[in-house]
Amino acid sequence: GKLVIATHNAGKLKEIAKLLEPYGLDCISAGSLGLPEPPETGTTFVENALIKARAAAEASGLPALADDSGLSVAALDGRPGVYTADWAERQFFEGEPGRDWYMAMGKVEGMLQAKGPDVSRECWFSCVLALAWPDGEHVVYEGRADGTLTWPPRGTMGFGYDPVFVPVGREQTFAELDPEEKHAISHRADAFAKLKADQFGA
Ligand code: ITT
Repeated sequence: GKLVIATHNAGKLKEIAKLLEPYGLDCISAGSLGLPEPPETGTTFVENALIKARAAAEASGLPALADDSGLSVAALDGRPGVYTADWAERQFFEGEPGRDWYMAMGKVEGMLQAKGPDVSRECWFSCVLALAWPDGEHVVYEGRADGTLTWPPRGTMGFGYDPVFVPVGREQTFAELDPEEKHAISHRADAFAKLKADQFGA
């Protein structure tokens, strides 16, 4: 069947398409359908994932899958969390449209360093996947990956904050790991495992 992938983030789209590959679905991106990006007015990953999935299902008349995700730093009381993408918005810094991930990673690092040399570098990525149908039915699945923040950023693979995230048990950042290795341990893979078990019985 057809499934709309309700994201405008190319990095996420690539990972979701890869994770869904074994299921023979006809995946269509929200961008290619010209679907608008609804304002993410929720205060939780679950709320924002549902906003995106429901808007895409309603607008397209097809089932839709959305991903709301972010990085939470323990010593920053879980920030940036649901505001992870917002912290990269250039307009807050330079008055231009678009996102600058290096600047966003630097902002997180600067806030952490301001807490002193012994501050905890513990952090985690969260991913909530929401699946919505045009009739209003919906389900959500939550995933998490724990790690530590490193500085300076390392690696060129992945997207977003991957160059500063070192998953527990590894020395490389997510951006230094092959996509297959990231998919074995990521927050997105964790949420996908739950979705697959529930929806495909896999
Ligand atoms: P859509 O809403 O269109 O899906 P977005 O980028 O705005 O795209 P979010 O609001 O969920 O998505 O923001 C999540 C941000 O968290 C994302 O832009 C990344 O910077 C970061 N992030 C999420 N998953 C990540 C991952 O696997 N690796 C690195 N950064 C990630």
